[in-house]
Amino acid sequence: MAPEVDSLFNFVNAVSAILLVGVVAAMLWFVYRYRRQDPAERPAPVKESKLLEISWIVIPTILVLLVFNWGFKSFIKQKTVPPDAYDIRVQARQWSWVFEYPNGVTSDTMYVPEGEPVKTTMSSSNVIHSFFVPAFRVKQDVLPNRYTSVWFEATKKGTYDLFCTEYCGRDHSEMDAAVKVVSRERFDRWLKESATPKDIPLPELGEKLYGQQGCQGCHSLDGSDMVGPTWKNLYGKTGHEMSDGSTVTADENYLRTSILNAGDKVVQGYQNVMPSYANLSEKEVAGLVAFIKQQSDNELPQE
Ligand code: HEC
Ligand SMILES: [Cu+2]
Repeated sequence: MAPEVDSLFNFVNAVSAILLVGVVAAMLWFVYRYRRQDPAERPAPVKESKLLEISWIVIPTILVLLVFNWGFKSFIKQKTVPPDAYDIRVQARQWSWVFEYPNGVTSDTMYVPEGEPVKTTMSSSNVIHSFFVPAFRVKQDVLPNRYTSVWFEATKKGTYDLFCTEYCGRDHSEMDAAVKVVSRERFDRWLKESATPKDIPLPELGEKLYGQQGCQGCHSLDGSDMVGPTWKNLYGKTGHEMSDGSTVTADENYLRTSILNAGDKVVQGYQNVMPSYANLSEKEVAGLVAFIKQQSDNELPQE
């Protein structure tokens, strides 16, 4: 994204510079040209100029529309996550970052493979933080009550800065981390070597909780109906009907809310009897979401 963001930024800068020079030069010229020399002299009244008026409406409109069109196209590109993107969970807290990989490894440095799209699924355990990697031109707020994400593709090996860019308390300025872009082989090796026996992949953690937390008693995995709806093909379902008549898309945020605040949205045709699981940790919720995702063949529709 960097070249694209930069070229738009440079374009806006160049246009602004040209306009600034033009306006200031005209102003200075008028000051000189129309200074009053003879106190008795009165300048002739100014007549309207259609050409002038039309041009100062049309030219700026074209410029603004051009910038809008250009910016909107890049924005859409930046918001559309490639379906094969590698998912890294990002947990922000006061005042540090934790990166969680699909095999359960956690790290305070973000390792990413070179030349592959990477998607972050981010949440905060307290206040609002913001994920910012200047070199990749990505920035996204990280919120305590839902998932947000960004994606990027790092094209050059190296170590880059990651900052929190939302003032989040005393040590906000020290809330930084490194992003290490390495080759696929090194990345795989790092991922394998960092795994400790107590790291379990998120979907496996979810599967364990499915039994331990009693979800099993109300939710099936094979499509059969129990006290609650089945988890088979739940993730990615569109037009999913709620008892208040609204419909939702069953994405990660919907699953998260369904687990943490079951009463908020009640599925059409079911009773609001699911107990509250607000005591689960972020990691446990992420595990359950990953496990529910695994039960589905659906792809999330592209927005
Ligand atoms: C006592 C039974 C019961 C238990 C235990 C239970 N649920 Fe539920 N769950 C329900 C019912 C009933 C619904 C549908 C009504 C609603 O949306 O609240 C539901 C809905 C859901 C949904 C939304 C499903 C959909 O089709 O949109 C998710 C996700 C979910 N539960 C996750 C869990 C998880 C995770 C656990 C275990 C940590 C769990 N539930 C434990 C009864 C239960
Ligand atoms: Cu912060």
